[in-house]
Formats: sequence, C-alpha cells, structure tokens
Amino acid sequence: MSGNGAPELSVRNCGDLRVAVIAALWHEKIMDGLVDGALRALRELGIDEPTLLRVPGSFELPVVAKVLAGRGYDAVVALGVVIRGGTPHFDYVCQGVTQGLTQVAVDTGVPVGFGVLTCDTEEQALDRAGLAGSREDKGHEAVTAAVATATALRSFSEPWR
Ligand code: DLZ
Repeated sequence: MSGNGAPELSVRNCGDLRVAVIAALWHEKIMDGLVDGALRALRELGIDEPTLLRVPGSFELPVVAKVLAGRGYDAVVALGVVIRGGTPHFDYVCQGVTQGLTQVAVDTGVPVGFGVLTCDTEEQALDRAGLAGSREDKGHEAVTAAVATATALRSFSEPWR
C-alpha cells in the first residue's frame, strides 16, 4: 500500500477530546518515532493531556483498546511495529491485531487510530516511523485520523458545534 493519495485533514474544535495512545514495546527505535509523532500530533491539535499506555507486543493492543474505549475516551490510537520473520507468526500477529482493533472500533463506536506498521523489513518500518530521514510519519497520521473521526461523530450527536 502506498502513502500517495493521503488527504490533508483539517481538524478543529477538538482540544477537549479525551484521547488514549497505546504503544507496543517491540522494535524500540521505530516505536520511539511512532510515539513521538503521535504525541506531537496531539499537541498540535491542542490535546494536552493524553493517556499513554505501553503494552508488551502488538498482539496485546486490541484488549487494551477495548477496555479504554469503554472508559470514556473519545478516541484510542494503537501503535505497533510487526516485522516479517521466517515463520507464519507474522501473519497471525498482523491478522489478530488488525481484526481486533477493527472489532473494537465497530463494536464500541469509539474511533481507533491504526498506527501499526506491518512491514517486510526494518528499513520499511524506519521509513514510516516519523524519524529523521523517514518519508512518512504514521504515528502522527494515526492520531489525526482518529481525532478527525471522533470530531465527525460528535458533530452528528451535537449538531450545533
Ligand atoms: C512474538 C512477537 C514477534 C515474533 N514479533 C513481534 C513484532 O514484530 N512486533 C510486535 O509488536 N510483537 C511481536 N511479537 C509479540 C506479540 O505481539 C505478543 O506480544 C506475544 O505473542 C505475546 O502475546
């Protein structure tokens, strides 16, 4: 999937939203870039006190997302990096985390930003991590998408905003 064609999202009236970021611990340097990008995006949006929780691996992201979605957060952002190895394990972890996070969002109605990199190589992940020299900034993108979706949902329930 290419990053070409990504929209410029303009998100307003969101400084009061409660946002939680959940970040896996595997692949420390790449995760540092994703987490920094996510926190930078939240600061730019005026969301000053996000919750940040760390979990062991990407497979643990959906269960924590589900619990937080049930605790009053307006949006949850899940960050992780899964890099293909020599066994089918990669496919099972990617499938579990992708389906799990989708299910959380659809079942709870709370937007879940998908900031999980699923890459063949470490170089591909570094290129998307928002680090110096990266071409893409997926932590930042995941926050912006989740907050834009939360504000869109709020505009339906509060039409005067
Ligand atoms: C086991 C495992 C492997 C092999 N690779 C990764 C990875 O690249 N990225 C990641 O976030 N997690 C990995 N894990 C750990 C699983 O996500 C999970 O934490 C363990 O299977 C324990 O449930």
